[in-house]
Amino acid sequence: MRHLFLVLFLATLTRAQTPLAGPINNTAGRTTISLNGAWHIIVDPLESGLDAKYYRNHKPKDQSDLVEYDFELSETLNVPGDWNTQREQLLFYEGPVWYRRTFNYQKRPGTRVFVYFGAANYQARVFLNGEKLGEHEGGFTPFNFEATNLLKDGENFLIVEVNNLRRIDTVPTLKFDWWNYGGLTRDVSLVEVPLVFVQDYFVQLARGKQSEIAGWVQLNGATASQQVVIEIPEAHIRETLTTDASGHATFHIPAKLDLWSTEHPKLYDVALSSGGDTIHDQIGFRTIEVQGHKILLNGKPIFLRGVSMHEEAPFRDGRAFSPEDAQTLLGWARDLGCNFVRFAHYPHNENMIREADRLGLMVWSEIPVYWTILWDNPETFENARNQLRESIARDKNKASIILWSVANETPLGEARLSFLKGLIDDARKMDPTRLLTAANERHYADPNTQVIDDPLGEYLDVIGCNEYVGWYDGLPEKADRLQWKINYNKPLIISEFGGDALFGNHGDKGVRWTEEYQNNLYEHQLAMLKKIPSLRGMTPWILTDFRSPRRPLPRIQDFYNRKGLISSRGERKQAFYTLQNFYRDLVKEGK
Ligand code: GCB
Repeated sequence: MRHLFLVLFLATLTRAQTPLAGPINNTAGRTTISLNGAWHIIVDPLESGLDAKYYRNHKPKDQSDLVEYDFELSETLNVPGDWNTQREQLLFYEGPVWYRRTFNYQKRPGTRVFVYFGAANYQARVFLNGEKLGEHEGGFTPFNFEATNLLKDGENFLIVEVNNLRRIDTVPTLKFDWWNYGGLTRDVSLVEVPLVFVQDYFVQLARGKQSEIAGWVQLNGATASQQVVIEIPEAHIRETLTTDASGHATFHIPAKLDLWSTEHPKLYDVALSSGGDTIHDQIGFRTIEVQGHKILLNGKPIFLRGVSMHEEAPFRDGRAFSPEDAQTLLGWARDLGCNFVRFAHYPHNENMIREADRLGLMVWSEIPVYWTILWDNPETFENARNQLRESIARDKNKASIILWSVANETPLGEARLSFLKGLIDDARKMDPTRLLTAANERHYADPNTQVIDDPLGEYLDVIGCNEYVGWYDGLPEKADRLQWKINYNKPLIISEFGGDALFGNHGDKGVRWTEEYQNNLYEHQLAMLKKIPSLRGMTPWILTDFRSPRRPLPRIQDFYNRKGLISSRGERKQAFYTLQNFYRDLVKEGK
């Protein structure tokens, strides 16, 4: 009997200690209870809440008891959503805000429960029923904590302190050109799973092979080897795998598949089952490779007709988060003639990736390693690496993602190079099937020659390069006399170019901020870029205007970066049509 107790005790211990490699994958395929909606909030600029123990949700015991806060009487904010655009006085606010939401729950035997956050910008401390569940850093990736033991039957309260204060050692660091939207910016839910469940899986074509699926499955809670069945009914695949004692199994399965492409974004229903758990996903299969200057999708050369995007909501202000936002934004990219989008400068919400999968839009995904960050600081590196890992963990089964980007416009230097090499090594280990890139800078060898020779290029599959000829760098006509020298025999993507125009502001093409100036800039840029032999794609800056505190010019910018081809209200500027025609011509030329 004593022996049995010991075994049971050890089993519980092992289960509790099974580490979550990353957050639970594909919560859309699970039983979830949404915690979206109105949450009570307390704005806490001096961070008094920790000392005052807001997370305890105290109520005065009697009329003489002193409690200086009351969530119940405090105002509310909608979740998901940034706080900046929900209350005028919070537009520029940076600091902690405490969120509280109550919910009813009935525990069920044999069920484990996780609290899942799509994202919280930037740092989150999570408490359930007065006890701390955990902390997370990084504003654009999901995280979860197991709540099984702290949940109560009946009413529960979940309290989250979200803090968007910028720090020099964070990722991104103090300076960046977008709005520092704070809050619970993506969905929050409870995820219910059996005691042993399929936590994560990688189901993709083996690198460069069109008829072999390869990957792995990771169970959570398993204490001994166990069977997992992987099924893709439409492709007549059904394989039984046996995990090792840590719940891990790898596989190689021959497959005859209808491949995912931009014209035919085929997704298969994939089911993974183990014991009492079954999870369904919709997965596309395609290969992506480089060969000299070429990018090959399913073995065929492609040109990436792209545009850059921020995760900025169409029509209303603030962060985008919903499936409808994704449909509108990516619908606009499609209208422009794109087969490719660059999700700048951080991982966008999962609805965007799912929509890209459905529409057949290829995606460049990046992490906010932006401008200067503390290259020498090991914690900053760990933080960047963790954001990269969480992003790959979430999206590794999405056919649309073809490129992981590790950095944007990072100034040359030894420490920066080894930092970024570290990220690239990690990404290749986690996901050997996709291409690695970064948006780099270039420089002038002489007044007429732009050179791309960033030493990082050696470690990348595809060279990304931002340039602002005609805006920060001379006038648009300057593009006519420039030559490009690229020191790598690799495909090149011009990952940014552009200029600001206020929609409806008209004048001569020589007048800054007019649609005519922006349009003229596009005409000269496109003529220049067409002449670069290794160019295999472009993502001009940017699909829509977006908020930025760096852009104060009254009546023109009013705290918006106006480089959008479309205004934040959905109005298309002249340059939209110029790029659309350029992309149409490329399609006619068979690109
Ligand atoms: C850049 C940055 C981007 C800015 C853009 C601009 O080089 O990568 O984040 O928003 O320029 O408009 O200046």
